[in-house]
Amino acid sequence: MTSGDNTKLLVLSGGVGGAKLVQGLADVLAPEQLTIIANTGDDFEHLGFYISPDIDTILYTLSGRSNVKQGWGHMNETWSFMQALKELGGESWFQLGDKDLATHVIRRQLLAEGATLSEATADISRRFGIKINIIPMSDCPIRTIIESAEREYTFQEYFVKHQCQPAVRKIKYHGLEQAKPSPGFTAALQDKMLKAIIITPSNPYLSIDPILAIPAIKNTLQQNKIPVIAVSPIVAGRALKGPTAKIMSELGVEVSAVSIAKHYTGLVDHFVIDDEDAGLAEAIRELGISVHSTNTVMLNMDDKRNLAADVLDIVYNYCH
Ligand code: FO1
Repeated sequence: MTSGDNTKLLVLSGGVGGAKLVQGLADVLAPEQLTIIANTGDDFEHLGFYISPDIDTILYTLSGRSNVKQGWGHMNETWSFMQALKELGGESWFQLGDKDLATHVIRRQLLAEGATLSEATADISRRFGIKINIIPMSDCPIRTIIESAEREYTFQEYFVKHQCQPAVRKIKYHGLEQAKPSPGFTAALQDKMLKAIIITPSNPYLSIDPILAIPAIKNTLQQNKIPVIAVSPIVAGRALKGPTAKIMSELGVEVSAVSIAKHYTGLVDHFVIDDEDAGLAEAIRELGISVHSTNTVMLNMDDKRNLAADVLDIVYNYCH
């Protein structure tokens, strides 16, 4: 499968880890071959704006605007708005940079004019010159809620305000009962040219599970038999970024690529682990999942492109 043929991939993505593999895939495939489904469980309304971090991470990454060092937001950011807001006693625990603010002003305007989140995302994508279809998992509000022994936190309260410090006891997704997948997500799953579904190395609990938890999605993925390939976010017992390892420990799960494979059992056909974890391959095969090992640590564009090429090799050689 190379850029130029007409097979398609559907990619489920969260934040930074997901966006890195998306960037690699975007480099080796034609835009019309890729559809990206973004987690919206992290979304919330703040200062009158609709904040959608995982959508924006993908938008900024694919348009070459991402703030790589910070790990979120816009590159070459300035903070005049936040500074002025702070001086006026406004809420400042969640930082919106000046450039990021422009994205939020446009999104608010589109949503206020009646656009769905899918339509607003497509519109902003076009403004950024992105040709790849970036689609929110749902146009309905689904919100990730973190439960600790003491209380419940909305996602950004847990992640930003409390810096992931509370010990996680349970993770819930509010709004699932009424939620439908976005029309673009449903259409992509029904596309006859869809060859495989890729689960990026994003946090399974915070980024991928909210997508899989949408009732119609779970059923469709189990019934339509499209091969699913997942890349492990855990390498040598560590998470490359974010609180994945901490959350696994708190939930009583061993921090290992095997646990991630177990988590996806019944859904995933192929599991990509890092070469450092090659010794775990047999334990994963025993789960009935085929295993592929390669370098999954994406430190630069070559790493992203190479991992994307390895994933495509699996699609080409094993997904018929
Ligand atoms: N992360 C932070 O750690 N601190 C922030 O102030 C912050 C602001 C922010 C604004 C817009 C946006 O799209 C993302 C932002 N993030 C911030 C990142 C975000 O909380 C997380 O990275 C994701 O939700 C997890 O994928």
